[in-house]
Amino acid sequence: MILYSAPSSYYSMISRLALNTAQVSFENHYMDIHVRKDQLAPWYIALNPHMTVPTLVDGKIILIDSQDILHLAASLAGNQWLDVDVNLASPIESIVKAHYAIPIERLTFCKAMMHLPILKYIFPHALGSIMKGLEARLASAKDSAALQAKIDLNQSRITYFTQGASLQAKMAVERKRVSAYLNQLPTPNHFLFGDKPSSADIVTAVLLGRLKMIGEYALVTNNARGAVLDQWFSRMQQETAFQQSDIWLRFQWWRILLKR
Ligand SMILES: N[C@@H](CCC(=O)N[C@@H](CS)C(=O)NCC(=O)O)C(=O)O
Repeated sequence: MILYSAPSSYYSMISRLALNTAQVSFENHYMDIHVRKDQLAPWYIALNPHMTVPTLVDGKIILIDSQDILHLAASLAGNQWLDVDVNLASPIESIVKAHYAIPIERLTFCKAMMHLPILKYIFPHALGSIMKGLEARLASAKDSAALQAKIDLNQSRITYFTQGASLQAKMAVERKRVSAYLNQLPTPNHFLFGDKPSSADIVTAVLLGRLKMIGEYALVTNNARGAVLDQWFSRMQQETAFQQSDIWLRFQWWRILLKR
C-alpha cells in the first residue's frame, strides 16, 4: 500500500493515524502541496482527480478520501477496534459524520489570517495564481471537468476568505461548531467508547491536534468536560501510532518551506 500524504495536511494525518493505529503496514509518500504543488501534477490527477491528499493505492484499489481510508483501516483492524461492536457502530459512525461536517480548512485559515493579517492578501493571491495555472491547462486537458471543478473550488475559497462577515465573526461560527462537536462526544473511558480505539478516536485526536496547532485548544480546556477530554488527548499522544503519524501540534513552517 502506498499512502500519498502531506505532512501538514489534516486529512492526511487522519489517514496516517488510522493506518498506524490499525497496524497496517504502508509506504508513506510525502507530497509537497504548498510550494511544488504536487497535487496538481498530471500523474497525481490520474490517481486522484480531486487533486487532494491523501490518496491510498493498494494494487488496483485507489482511495481518494480520508473517510474511505479510515473505513478501510477500521475493517482491517477488525475486533482490535470498537467499530465492529454492533452496539457501538452507529454512535461511532455518527461522531465520524459530525466530525467531517466541520470545515477544518475554514477554521485553520481564518485563525491563520487573524494571527498574521498579511495572510489576508497572500492566501487569495496564491489561490488566484493556482487558478490561472489551471485555467491555462484547461484547453489541452484530458480531464477538463476535474480541472474546472478545482478552479471553482478555489474561487469559492477566495470568496469565503475575502467577502461576507469579518474574520472574527467567521471564526465565532467555527468555534461554535467545534464546541458542539466536543459536547456530543462520549465521556472517555480509556478511549472514547471503551477500552479499544475506534474511528471516533482517530478523527477526534487529529481535531484536537489541530486546535493545539492553531492556538484554539481553549475550546477543549474551557469545555464542561475539558479535564477528561484533555486527559484522553494526553493518552492518545502517548500511543505509538500517534507518535508514528506526524500529527502536528504546532505549525512547522520550516518543513513547508524545506518540503519535508
Ligand atoms: N474530503 C477529502 C479532503 C482532502 C483535502 O481537502 N485535502 C487538502 C489537504 S488537508 C488538500 O489536499 N488540499 C490541497 C488542494 O486543495 O489543492 C478527504 O477527506 O480526503
